[in-house]
Amino acid sequence: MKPLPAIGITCYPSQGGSGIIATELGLNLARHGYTVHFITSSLPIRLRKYRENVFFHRVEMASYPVFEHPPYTLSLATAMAEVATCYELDILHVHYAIPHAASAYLAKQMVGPERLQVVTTLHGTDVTLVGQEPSFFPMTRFVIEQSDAVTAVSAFLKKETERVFDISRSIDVIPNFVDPRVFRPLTDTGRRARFADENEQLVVHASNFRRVKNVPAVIETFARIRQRVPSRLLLVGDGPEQAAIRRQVTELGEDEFVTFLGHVDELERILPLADLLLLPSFHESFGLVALEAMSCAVPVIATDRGGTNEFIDNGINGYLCDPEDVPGMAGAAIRLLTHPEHHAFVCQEAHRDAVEKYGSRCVLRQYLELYDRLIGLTEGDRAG
Ligand code: GMT
Repeated sequence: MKPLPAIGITCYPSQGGSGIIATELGLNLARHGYTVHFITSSLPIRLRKYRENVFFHRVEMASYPVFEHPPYTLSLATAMAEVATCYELDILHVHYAIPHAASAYLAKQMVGPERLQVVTTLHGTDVTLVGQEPSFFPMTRFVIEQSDAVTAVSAFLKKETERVFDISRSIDVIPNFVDPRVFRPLTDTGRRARFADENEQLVVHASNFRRVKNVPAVIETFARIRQRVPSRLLLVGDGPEQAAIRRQVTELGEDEFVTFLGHVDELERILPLADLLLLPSFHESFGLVALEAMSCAVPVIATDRGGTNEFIDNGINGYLCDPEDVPGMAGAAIRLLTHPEHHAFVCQEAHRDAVEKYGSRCVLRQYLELYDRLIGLTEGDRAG
């Protein structure tokens, strides 16, 4: 029987969908007996507990007076090559192309190209925004071409990658996933009282408050909802737009009804409290937080731009809206929040689809098949 491959994973360790998916993937692989080595700049947030088969290697950054900016990409490549050699990694799986796929390319050349397979997972703005910056474009295209396998988190992102970079290589679509044992419907209703009275609806938005998340539309939509439905808004997360959003809330006279919660490590403790999640991003290659809310049986009104329509069926398990159409979003929200039977139906559909189609177990299988294909492992080898 062949041993299971040893996997290295690199991602951004901070709060953010790509880091969460990478970490959860590693933890799931370890549960299946794989040895997983995280090679990152700091400990990924969901990796704080000790887990068997999981190792963490911090990338050491050299500082030197000559460097205006320490070359992280090179330090990462060195760490990847060292870990790959020391622990005989078979696969290096990098999440978010820039700069991780470039470091992985270098590491592969250092250890010997035939000894290490590089998988690059494209998550979103590495293709749709940052990757298209003229200073990154040729490099991003090159490392996507050079990876041994490339996955994209939605068919939308796969198509965008092919279009933007004029790439014809194969790209596997492996969607985001959620652990339904972690993101569960609300059982302890007592915790909700901290944020809203019983007669009030609780609307939630969670993001990293970047421009692409279109948070001003959340505030405007909420102000319209509140004219018709007693409600509160909970804003989870932090980021560059936060100060402007605070000003907007004050200007609209909504201070009393809006809570800024800041960064929360355990989103699974907050999402189930919501009656509705708003995600009106200018685009979302997938929109992991929407899937996490659905797994908690919380209905979502999400942007219709990007890959959200691959798991949200408009009017059935959630709603899709043009992110510039605030009246449309408010209208959908008011309908949902004032029709309890329809709300319950959408909750049920959302929960079922999240668990059955995007539960970690079924999506993990797609990654395992990809790894097997890359290193020539058969189903029999793995089962044996
Ligand atoms: O590209 C980003 O914005 C970063 C990334 C992240 O780390 O949050 O988000 C992207 O990856 C997530 C995980 O695959 C997706 O669920 C998000 O939709 C995607 N963000 C965008 O497309 C804006």
